[in-house]
Amino acid sequence: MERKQVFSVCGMCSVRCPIAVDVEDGSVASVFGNPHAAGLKGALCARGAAGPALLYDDERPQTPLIRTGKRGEGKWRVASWDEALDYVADKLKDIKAKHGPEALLWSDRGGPYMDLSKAFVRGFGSPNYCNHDTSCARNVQHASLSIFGCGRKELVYDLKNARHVVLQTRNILEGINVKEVNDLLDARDAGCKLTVIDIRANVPGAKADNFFLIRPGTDYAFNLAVINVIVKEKLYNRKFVKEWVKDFDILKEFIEPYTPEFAEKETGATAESIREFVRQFAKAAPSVVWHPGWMVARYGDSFHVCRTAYIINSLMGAIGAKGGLPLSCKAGDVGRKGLKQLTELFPKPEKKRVDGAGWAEGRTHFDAGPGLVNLAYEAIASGKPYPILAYIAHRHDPLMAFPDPAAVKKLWEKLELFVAITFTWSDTAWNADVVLPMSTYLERESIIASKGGLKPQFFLRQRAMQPRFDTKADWEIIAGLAKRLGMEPLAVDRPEELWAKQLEGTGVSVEDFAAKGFVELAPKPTYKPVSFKTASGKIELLADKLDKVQLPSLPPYVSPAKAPKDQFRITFGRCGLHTQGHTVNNPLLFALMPENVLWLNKARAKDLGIEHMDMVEVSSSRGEGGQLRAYVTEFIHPEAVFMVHGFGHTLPVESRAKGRGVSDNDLMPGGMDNWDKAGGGICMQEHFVKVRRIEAQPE
Ligand SMILES: Nc1nc2c(c(=O)[nH]1)N[C@H]1C(S)=C(S)[C@@H](COP(=O)(O)OP(=O)(O)OC[C@H]3O[C@@H](n4cnc5c(=O)[nH]c(N)nc54)[C@H](O)[C@@H]3O)O[C@H]1N2
Ligand SMILES: Nc1nc2c(c(=O)[nH]1)N[C@H]1C(S)=C(S)[C@@H](COP(=O)(O)OP(=O)(O)OC[C@H]3O[C@@H](n4cnc5c(=O)[nH]c(N)nc54)[C@H](O)[C@@H]3O)O[C@H]1N2
Ligand code: SF4
Ligand SMILES: [Mo]
Repeated sequence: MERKQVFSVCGMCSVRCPIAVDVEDGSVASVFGNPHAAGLKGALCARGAAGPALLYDDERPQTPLIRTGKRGEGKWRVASWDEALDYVADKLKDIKAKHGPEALLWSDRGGPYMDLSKAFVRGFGSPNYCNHDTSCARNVQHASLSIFGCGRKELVYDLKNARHVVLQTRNILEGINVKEVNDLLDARDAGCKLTVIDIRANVPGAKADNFFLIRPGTDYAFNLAVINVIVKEKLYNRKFVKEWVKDFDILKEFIEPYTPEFAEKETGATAESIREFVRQFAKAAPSVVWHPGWMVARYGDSFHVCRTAYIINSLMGAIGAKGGLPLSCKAGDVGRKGLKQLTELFPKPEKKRVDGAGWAEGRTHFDAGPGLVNLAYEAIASGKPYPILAYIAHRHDPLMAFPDPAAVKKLWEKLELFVAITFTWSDTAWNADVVLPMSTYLERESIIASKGGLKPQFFLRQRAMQPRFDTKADWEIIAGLAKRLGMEPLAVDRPEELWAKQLEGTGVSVEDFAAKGFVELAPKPTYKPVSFKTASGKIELLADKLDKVQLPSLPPYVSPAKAPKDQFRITFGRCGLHTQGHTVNNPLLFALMPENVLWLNKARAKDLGIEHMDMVEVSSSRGEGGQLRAYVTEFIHPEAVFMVHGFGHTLPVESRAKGRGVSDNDLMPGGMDNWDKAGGGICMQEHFVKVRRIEAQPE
């Protein structure tokens, strides 16, 4: 038997852990954490280990498909790659000729490989590259930009060296990044304290020193009270605040009414427990991390919850500190040259973004990089400020990722071309005109990626085996389109041609990746001196950008609405065994967790005559919903129900996932219209649902 090991990059979620793939006679046998990657300890999460089950599953798109029936009807003809790429390229050319190149919208999940997508969109001449992030972390991103002048990823969570970590709306042990999990557990072994603020006892909550089970949607009140105690008891880092924090006096005045007693009424956490916790937390400063959150597309004030988390970190002097939130280093910070951007191979398009991000009235404060894709959908429907007629969803399933899928489909009605590039089936692919099937991450290589941090690096995804079906790598799909569209710099035949362009002038060669799969640009962690990209060069608590759009940097707290009688606020999150909606049909992961359940408070369940594991129907105010089992527990706030996101699949091509569990997105009618004008995130947890017991259907 011929054996080899290939170093590559996991693709089961957006974290992109380094992997080592064992290949036997040209077929993938198993996947492990790359032993050279410090922090990973050779481990992967369950989803990473289930990569081969994705690879060997036949229930994924195997050839290009062109729609023959109506959108979403599931009638397809099998096409060759030439035919499918010709079809897409011809339509794109036609749309470009009639409406200009800006009529193309592209969305994907961002991340370390987005340079290639962006280069393609720019090469076509369109400014309309978007990511998924208004359904995820846009509020944190904009919070970081508003205070520090830099994006959220330019601050590192130095969990390994932390002495106290606060997880607020952050389930770090199930919303997994393997290195972060290892780092936090190591820190815990070394005595780091853990505080969890959540609306239910999640896994970190069960392991925490302090656990606050608060009323859903009251985190802003909690954080204002924390700041109140920090200020009143002079627990802040005076030297750091004096040197680096602008507008501290205004903050001091603002937090005056937000006492712990006030927060007790709102959150349910006692004033005394808040005070005690803050004192304990401040003792560990500056080696503290108050996590600003990740999936925070939840409430109208989530942006301000993130901002106050960053403010607390700033008051503690944790910004830039070891064990706090040091600044991330790029190649240039450690005396090296960064990768050459493929995007720069093309001139910047003349037209402004269709979603208005960065320029339109009331939208100047939004990060124009990836924009706000839901606003681009609105432009498809309205034709304003100009028409969008072609949409390519690459590594994105908006029909599972945004509220109210029927409303999203309606927004897309005017599209003349809708293409999905994906490696699993998804509702979005099912509704597309053309499905371009991508090889799984074990059957393809990707462009070289770079990762900032304390030790910046370049890393490379290598093909571990040849594709099992008639699928292609994303660079091949893009190159195929580029050839047809006359985009010469991307019209390559081999990935090495792109890698060579990227590595130009960096002093690194492709061979350098052979030993470990990645190339470290610095021998040891670098803690950069702090500096901020704001106008004053300081941490700005009042943001000019918000001021310009008449939005307050420190708005008064508003108590969340109460649910109508006998209803609940819908809340949701991740589980350790699945990634979003795209692993439910994975044979291994499905076997471990085939459906979601509805977390329901014990006392509320009793009133409704519901017992643990009873079958219940959950329905939105408009009547959509479905049936699932009730998980009755005292460890969830009585006002909320909770479910794991990603279930409730309906496609006939996913025999396992079909009909199992309920999709939270179906419980948010009109949800596309409820987005935060300050942070940009969709407010997905501002919906109420009804729950009733039903007779279980026989299995
Ligand atoms: N109601 C509700 N909505 C949510 C959430 C929630 O909890 N509740 N979570 C939100 C969050 S945190 C996020 S990040 C978004 C996620 O939103 P999505 O973008 O939908 O995320 P995924 O399901 O990871 O991936 C989308 C599609 O891309 C395909 N795919 C995955 N990896 C690749 C790849 O490398 N290349 C290609 N071409 N395709 C790939 C998958 O098969 C899948 O079909 O959803 C958000 N929406
Ligand atoms: N296994 C796994 N890991 C993943 C992913 C995955 O799909 N699966 N996806 C990745 C992605 S894209 C993301 S964005 C991250 C998400 O990572 P997280 O944001 O950490 O994950 P979630 O589970 O969405 O939410 C975290 C917690 O918020 C709580 N919560 C809900 N409402 C409130 C509230 O009002 N207040 C407070 N304080 N807490 C509340 C939930 O109960 C949950 O415990 O995970 C990443 N890692
Ligand atoms: S966290 Fe798990 S699924 Fe995500 S990249 Fe790492 S190993 Fe893969
Ligand atoms: Mo996310």
